[in-house]
Amino acid sequence: MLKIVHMIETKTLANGFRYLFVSNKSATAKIALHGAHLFHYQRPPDPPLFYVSSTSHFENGKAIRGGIPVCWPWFGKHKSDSKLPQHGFARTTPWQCIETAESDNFTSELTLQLEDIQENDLLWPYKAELCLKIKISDTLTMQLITTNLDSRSFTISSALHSYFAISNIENVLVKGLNNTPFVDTLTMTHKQHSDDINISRETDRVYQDVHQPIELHDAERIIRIDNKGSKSVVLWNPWIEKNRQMADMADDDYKTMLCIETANAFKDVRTLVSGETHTLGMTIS
Ligand code: TA6
Repeated sequence: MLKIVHMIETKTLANGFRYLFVSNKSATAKIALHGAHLFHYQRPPDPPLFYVSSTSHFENGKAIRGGIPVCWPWFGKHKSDSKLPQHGFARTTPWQCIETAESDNFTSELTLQLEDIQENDLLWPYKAELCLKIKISDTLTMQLITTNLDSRSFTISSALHSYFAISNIENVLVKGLNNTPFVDTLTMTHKQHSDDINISRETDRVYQDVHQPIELHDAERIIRIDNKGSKSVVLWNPWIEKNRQMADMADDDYKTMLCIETANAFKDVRTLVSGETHTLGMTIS
């Protein structure tokens, strides 16, 4: 008899925090219903693809430190009101899983939808639909789909804020961002470089006009990121001091994580007219 090895299960922690556990012949994954936040993906025998802080919150309403937070409908600080939450509200509000499909033993697909955006009227006064499609197989694909249901146009910035797990920051090289203009957000200056990237200090950059895949070369694996509907990529490592200031990261964690984020940020923001849809997508292989 054929043994069914694939499944999508809802699990609940003692504090009521719910997540989807996905398992198939290619990989396992965990996705929190709060924030549609994927916080685990692993393709055995490889180690987990994403860093997750051992001191992270797993609590409704709080962002998880690691995995892939969904930043929407703005990336970073709000443009005009510094009291509004950094990176928008999608990562800290409830989503629901509206569709699942398991086409074969190797592939699981899920669609999550942000619950009632209208409840966030004070934060963002537009009608919209936001869905996240996730495909778990030997590659990981995500599509963040925004549809404008309002009679007015609106402008969004967003990111799939991936925290990659790495063996040690000393071992990694990022390829694909050379000869690409970027904004160094630590100094708000515009720069460019011709070499592949080694990280040896605090780094917070938004690369603009990125059209090629990015590769993260680590000691024992190469991670490739193919983006769609995105011309901006964020590169972030807090380094020693900022890491120490972050309550939800252990002191040396900056050595074992590197954020390479698929974004619509800075001059890559998107304006959607009434009825228009935009998809921010990435495939990690
Ligand atoms: O994407 C980089 C960044 O905007 C950094 O400036 C940094 O502070 C980080 O995201 C984490 O933000 P968070 O709000 O999750 O603490």
